[in-house]
Order: sequence, then structure tokens, then C-alpha cells
Amino acid sequence: MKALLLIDIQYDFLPSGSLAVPEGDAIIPIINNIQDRFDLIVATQDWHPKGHKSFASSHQGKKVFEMIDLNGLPQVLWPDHCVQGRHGAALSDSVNWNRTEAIFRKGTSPDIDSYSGFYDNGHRKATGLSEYLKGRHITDVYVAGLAADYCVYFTAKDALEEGFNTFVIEDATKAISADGFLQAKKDLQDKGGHLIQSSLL
Ligand code: VGL
Ligand code: ZN
Repeated sequence: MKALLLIDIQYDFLPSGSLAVPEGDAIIPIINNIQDRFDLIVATQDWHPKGHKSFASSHQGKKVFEMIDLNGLPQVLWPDHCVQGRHGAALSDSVNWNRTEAIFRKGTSPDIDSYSGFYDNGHRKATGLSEYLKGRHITDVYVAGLAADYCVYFTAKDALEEGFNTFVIEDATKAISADGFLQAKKDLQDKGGHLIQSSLL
């Protein structure tokens, strides 16, 4: 059984959002087109409390995109984004969500970031996504959404570790940094993951 994971397709990651991914909106028609190939569709939603420690604004004298150590983990400092209840945190209305059976929210703990849909960045707390997919007899996980080099990459990495056959749909994701995505793709392929184009689904 095949699941499509739609990662963080939220206004703050789309053009004019606070952490806009270049050409992020280009993935939306593709995602709306491929949904009928899957047995199950699940979404994730980045959902930070205001003042989240991944925000540069939460650290005096620190700038956006600076790296810090956050409770023993390396942390990129982001612009404020996906704040619970704000417009920027909402899932894009341009995506067809009719077949999305569940939405897993992440990044809700104030002191730790969570790129993956499965675990926080310290692998300390699970979201329940793995058990949910296994309970639905999913063997193959296809990952799409934003951003390719962060939440899509970390979700695919955890999907591999959880034992799923894992695919990233390359034209259904966009990266914050092209170089970052190149490294991410190499790492996923080294770990047994697959990169595919939506035309081959
Ligand atoms: C993301 C940075 C911070 C993502 C979320 O969805 O890729 N990136 N929070
Ligand atoms: Zn975030």
C-alpha cells in the first residue's frame, strides 16, 4: 500500500510567506494531479508556538540563518514562521485536501525544532505518524511538499529508518538551498531511498 505525505504546504513557505521557498507554488498543480495514484494521503503542518526557539527573534543579537547550539543540537535560526493560528501557518487553499485523512502537526514544543513528520530533531518525541502508516498497512511512502532540503529530506530519512520503501517526488518539492538539496539527495540515495519524477508514477 502506498501513501503520499504532503509536507508543510503552508502560506509561510509559499511566495510572499515569511520563509518563502523559491518557486514553492510550482509544486501545487503537480500534487493535485498525482493524488489518485495513492491509497492514503497524509499531511504535515509546521505549527510553532509564538517565541519558538528556532526563531532568530527569540535570541538577542542573533540573525536569521545564523547557526546556534540549541540544547545540544545545531539549529538554523529562521524568520518567525508558521505560528499557531496565524494565516502563514494555514495549509494552502490551492491544494486539494479532500483525500487527506490526517494532519500531523510538528514543531509544537517551544525548545526543539522538528523538521521530520515522524520525530523532533533530537528523535526524542514521536508524532505517531509511523504507527499510523503501519496501522494502515502502508509499505511505500512518497514524500512531496516543502522544503526539499529540510522537512521533506528529514521526513524521507526517518521514513527509511522506519523501514518504509521511500521515494521523494523531485518535481513535487522545492528547496530553500539547491546545494542543500543536492547533499540531501545523495544522502537519501546512500540510505536506499529513491528520487523519482511525478511523470513516472
Ligand atoms: C521547514 C524550516 C523551518 C520546512 C520548517 O518545512 O522545511 N523549514 N521550519
Ligand atoms: Zn519551522
